[in-house]
Amino acid sequence: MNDYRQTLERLKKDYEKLLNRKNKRSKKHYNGIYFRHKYPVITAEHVPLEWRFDLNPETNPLLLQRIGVNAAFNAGAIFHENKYKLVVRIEGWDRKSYFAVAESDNGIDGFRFRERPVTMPETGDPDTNVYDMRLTEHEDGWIYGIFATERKDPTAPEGDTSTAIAGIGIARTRDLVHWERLDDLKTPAPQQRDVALHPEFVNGKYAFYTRPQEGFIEVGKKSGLGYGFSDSIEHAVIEHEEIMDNRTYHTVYELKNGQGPAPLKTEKGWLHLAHGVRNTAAGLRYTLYLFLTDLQDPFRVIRKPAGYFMAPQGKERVGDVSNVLFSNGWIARENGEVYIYYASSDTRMHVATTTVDRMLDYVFNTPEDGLRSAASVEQINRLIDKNMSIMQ
Ligand code: M1P
Repeated sequence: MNDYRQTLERLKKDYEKLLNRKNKRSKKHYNGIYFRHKYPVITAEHVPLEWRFDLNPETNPLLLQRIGVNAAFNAGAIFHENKYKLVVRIEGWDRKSYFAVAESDNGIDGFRFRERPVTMPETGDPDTNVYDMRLTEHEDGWIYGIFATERKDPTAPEGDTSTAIAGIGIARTRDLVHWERLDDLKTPAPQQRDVALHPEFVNGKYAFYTRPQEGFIEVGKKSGLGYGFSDSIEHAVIEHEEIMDNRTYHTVYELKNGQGPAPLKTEKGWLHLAHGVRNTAAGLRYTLYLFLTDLQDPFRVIRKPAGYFMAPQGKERVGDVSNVLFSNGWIARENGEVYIYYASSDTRMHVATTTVDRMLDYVFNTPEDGLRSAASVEQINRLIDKNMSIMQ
């Protein structure tokens, strides 16, 4: 019993120490575009002890963990009721993901989960797995959660236990506690992932950023970051999908790409954060990129700097699925600051801070991809010439 008490005391102390740890800007790898922060904002260890341990010494005298957490990552984000809130994808030891809301007063540290995970209602066709929620505060007054829902492929041949179908679930809430599940999104593509809802009506319709795909992992020949419209949100149907940001040979989004969070409205256009995937001898590499679309036509790309905006660095490079940065949540503050919440290697959540001005400067002044080594060298030479002219 003594052992039990001591171990529990230590667990509680370590837990509080982790949650109260102050975060600070990292001094490593300055680029002026954004500032990483030293510690992850959410990890599997942030999940409350009550969700993992049976804390009754009579039924759990050895104080064993009963339910495990594998990772806490790919969170949607929103500033709501004066708090920074993340709807985190928590993945258990059983590989099932679920959502849970963690909140903080300053958005940089002190994230604490609410009492319970989200109880997400199912549709008539129960989800096997739900993950990667994008939050949109829509002008219709609701907060929408758009997320991936995965089910076993009913046409999979007997004995094939891994073929799955990815689709898009839609739920809405006002308080992030009570969720109303709506019909899953219907689109012409056999599978979808990485869908976000645009915050405004476009010609009176709900507008979605999409990522059509032919298979569960392989996106197929006709894929990219797409968009489409639906008259209804309760029974959302996209009849026609267009690609607005294509995959391109020898870029960081050569293999596949996908919208991150819903875009941010700025004076100069809509800022989009997306992920791009390329293949390497060591497997897939996920990086984040930024681009700007037209204010009146949010699906027309007007500026796109070359390459990635953020890539896995240091400890971020290693995790459950290594060499991955993924973001589906950011928060724009009234003072122009932007908090980018990103996950590393499908394992943990981080924050990087920047401003709308810095991101606009980045999208307007970083060279676009010349798509050839010689063009990259020309860009460097132009910069050197410019610098030499002010040094003379
Ligand atoms: O493992 C990396 C990512 O893989 C998928 O991304 P995409 O939709 O681009 O294929 C998702 O499963 C995502 O959750 C995961 O982080």
